This record gives sequence, C-alpha cells and structure tokens, in this order.
Amino acid sequence: DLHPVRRALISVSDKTGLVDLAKALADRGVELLSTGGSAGMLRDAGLTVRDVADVTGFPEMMDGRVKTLHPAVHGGLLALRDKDDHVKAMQDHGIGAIDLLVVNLYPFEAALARGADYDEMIENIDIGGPAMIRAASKNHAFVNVVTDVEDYQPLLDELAANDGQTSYGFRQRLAQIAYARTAAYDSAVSTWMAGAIGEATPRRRAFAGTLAQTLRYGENPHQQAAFYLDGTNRPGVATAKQWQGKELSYNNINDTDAAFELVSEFRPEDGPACAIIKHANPCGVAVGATLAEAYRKAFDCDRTSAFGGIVALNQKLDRETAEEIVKIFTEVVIAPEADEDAIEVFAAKKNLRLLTTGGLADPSEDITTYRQVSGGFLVQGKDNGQVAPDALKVVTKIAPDEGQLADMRFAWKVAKHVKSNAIVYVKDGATVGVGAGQMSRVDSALIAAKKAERMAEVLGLPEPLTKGSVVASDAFFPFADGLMEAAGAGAAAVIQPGGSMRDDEVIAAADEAGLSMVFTGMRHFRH
Ligand code: 93A
Repeated sequence: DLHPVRRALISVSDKTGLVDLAKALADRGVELLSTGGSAGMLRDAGLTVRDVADVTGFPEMMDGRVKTLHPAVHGGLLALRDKDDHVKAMQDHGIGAIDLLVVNLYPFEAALARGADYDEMIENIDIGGPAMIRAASKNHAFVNVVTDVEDYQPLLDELAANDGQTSYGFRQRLAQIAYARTAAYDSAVSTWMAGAIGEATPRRRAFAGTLAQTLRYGENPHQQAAFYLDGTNRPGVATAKQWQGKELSYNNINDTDAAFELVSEFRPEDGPACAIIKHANPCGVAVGATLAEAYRKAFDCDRTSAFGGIVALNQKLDRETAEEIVKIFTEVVIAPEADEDAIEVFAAKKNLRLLTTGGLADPSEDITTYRQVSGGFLVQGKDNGQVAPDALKVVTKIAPDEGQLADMRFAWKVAKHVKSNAIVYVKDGATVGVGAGQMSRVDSALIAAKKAERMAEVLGLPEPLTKGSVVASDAFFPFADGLMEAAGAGAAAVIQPGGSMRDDEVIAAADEAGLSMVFTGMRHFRH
C-alpha cells in the first residue's frame, strides 16, 4: 500500500515553512502546482511551479473565489488510480493525478479574533480549500492531504523513509486530521453566524473547536488532554493573556473559568469583588470598599481551602491586592487588567500564574454550553438567569431589612456558581460558609455551618459568622429540615426559589423560627 508522490498541489494562506517544504519536494522530483499567492512565493524562492490556472485553463477569477474549483483539479484528486474507467476518464480529459495536497484555509478564525466586520468575515470563508481537502481525504487510498504546518516535517520523514512513497496508514491519519480541520472550520463559521444574527437556540448548531494547546495531562496524570477554542473569542480563560508562570493545567483552566465566571457576576458598578475557587467551587467570595478588602474578606471565609486556590477579581489588580495575595500560595490570579506595580509584586513569585482578560465575562449572554455523556452530548443554553430586585417575593411575616436584602442578592449570585446542592451563608457582603456538591441539602447546610465554626476558631472569633447571616439555597427546600439546619447555624434570613410541594410547611417553620424569607421564582442547579 505504498504509493509514490509525483505531483503536488500547494495552496496555502499560512505560508510558514512553505518554501522549505516545496524545496524538499522539488528535490525529490515532485512536480509542483500552485495557486496565485503560493506560486508567487515559490517562484521568488527560485522554484519551478506550474500555475493551477494553467492546469484548469481558467484564470483565477472573482477575487479568487474561483481558482481551484475545476474538474482538472478535483478529478486529479478523486480519481481511483486502480480503476480502469477512472484512469480512462483522466486520459480522455487530460487530467493529471495529484498525489499530495497541501492546503491551509483562509484565516477565518484569525479574522474573527481581530473583530473583522461581516463582509470581511464572508470573504474569509474558504470554499475551494475545504472542497479540495475533502476530496483528497476521501481518496486517501492514493492521496496525501496536509492541512497543518506541523505535518510538513512528518510528511518529509515519511517520504524519506519510503523512498518517495507514503504508506496507507500515514495517509489515513492525514485524512482524519483533515476532516477534523474542515469540521472545525465550518463549525467556526456557523458559530460566528449564530452570533452575528442573534440566533441563540442550542438546536441545529455545529460544535467543534480548534486546538489551542495540548495539555501535559488531564484531570489526572494518566489522562491525555487538550484545550480547544470555540472561536467565540469572549473574555475569559480561553483568550486571556498569561503574564508569567508555567503552563496552565487542565484543572487550572477549569477552575480559573469557574472563578472568572463567578466574579463576572459582579459588574463594575457593584464595586470591587473577589472570588477564590477550589475544585470549581468557591471557598470565598466577597465585595469590599477596595479590591484588597474584598480579597481579605473572601480569604477569611475559608483560609484552609484558599491555599493553592484560584483568585478572580472583577477589577484591575492593584499593588495592595497583589501583596495580600502573595502571602499564601495561590495557583492562578485572573483579572480584567493588572497595573504595573501588581505585575512587579507577582514577578517575584515564579509559580504564580497571572492572567488578564481585557474585560469581564457577560453573565447575561445567551450562549450554548455542552457536556458529554456516554454516547452523546447534552446541549443547553448557559444559565444566564438574573432575578430582578423587584421580583423577590417576601413570604414570611418578617421582611428582610435593606442590609439583608443586599446580602441576599449577593448570596444568590454566589449560589448560582456553587455545585448543587448549594447552601451559601453570607454576612456583610462576604460568604461566611459554603456547602457544595452534597446529595442532600441538609448536609450542605450542615457542612457550610461546620466550616464557619472552624473559621471562627482560626480567626479567634467569639462565635461563627453564620450567626445573624443570610442563607441562600440554589433550589427549594423540599422539607423544613434544611431550613432548620440553617436557622440552627444562626441564619436570620433566607433566599431560595420556592416552589416545593411543602412550601407552606417551610414558610411556617421560617415564621416559627423568626426568620425572614424571600422566593426568587428561579432555580440555579449546577452539577
Ligand atoms: O476563494 S476560494 O474558496 N476559491 C477557490 O477556488 C480556492 N482554491 C484555493 N479559496 C480557494 N483556495 C484557498 O486559497 C486555499 O485554501 C488557500 O487558503 C488560499 C491560497 O491562495 P494563494 O495561494 O493565492 O495565497
């Protein structure tokens, strides 16, 4: 199944490594065909190249929209060399076989990244390139298709190892990579169009990404992993600038995303906010008069867990906050911006990764999210639900005061980002106990209260900060027991969706315990 490479068609937008590849092919006696820009570059390098226009008998026309879309090209790529009538068709129509296709596509993703306008995006949709790639891939029994500069050297190595031929297995791998490329390309186009026309439904959407980075390993060292970009280019971990420190790991990326999405709930007008994340759950979130104060308050929620955590900030990182952060070991800090003083403080901490995003994520945006299950994908709109202040419904005899209402809104934003069952105690704009990921809501309430008790010991406080706190529950209390657990821990006010069959029981229990309670009418499960 070795097959010789005698004739190559080269048509590339990214011309990295092109001349070296073409020279090596020419040295092997491979005939070179090429399109306008690529051919020009090869000629400038002193190589002999035949224009595709010469092969097709048509000039490149319509701004290059039609250059390789011709039977002389596609016949040369698709013909089965071992089938008589295919060979005869080639002879009858003067079609020469093409054994190697080197194509990389119009830089649609790069145009997207620089924010090109609609017309420019349209012009960057490659048609002839994907058509050739798909043709050559289908015919990998005979044809080699290279779509990635990274595969130039492996191709030359394969030719060297096989006296100018390639093996079937090699061509299969190239074809598989090529189909991944065209799938990702069209997915990027579809995703961009969905955004451009404001189409937000998760139905009829292609999803694939472009490889950003292969990761050292996955969630555990024995798992392979990679990071893909979805082409939407939104502020966050995928597009952030990393200032220092080693490469982010799989878990770092996941946690940093959780951290930044949470802190982005706090808009600039909400004042400075900080979220500290461990294992994708917040172990401290706070707002403060200054960013440093927000960090300190967040840190005091659970100093134990904050060690080795991810810190996200909703404002420009300043020196004072940076100095606070470096007091303990922190894996990653992510913020919209960082001032020079802060960058200087971090420079001394080689292992600390600093990321800046240029802006906050938009918690209200209507985008599609994916999760894999065995044999399929679950697709849904992002949980962008926001509860308007006037939508809160007081259901108890006692109404919350202004301070409690502010803490309720804060707690509700945090609870949305805690794995269910989520229970979040809040006091004075800071979480003071977070219960996450338990199978029973009572246990989440209990764990959060226990953590608050331990922090009271650490901080030398006379009583846990849950005393007189506000508590948020991401979904309704199915029974009064979870609520009573929270009341036992000292919560004085409750925010929860409501909607349980036993709401009456739960409200009666709240009244009896002297709590105020509001219903949001919206649930924030997160699994
Ligand atoms: O506009 S196209 O969709 N029409 C075509 O027929 C065609 N053939 C190749 N774009 C086409 N290409 C693309 O041109 C290739 O995929 C490659 O990205 C680019 C190379 O053009 P040049 O060699 O002129 O720089």
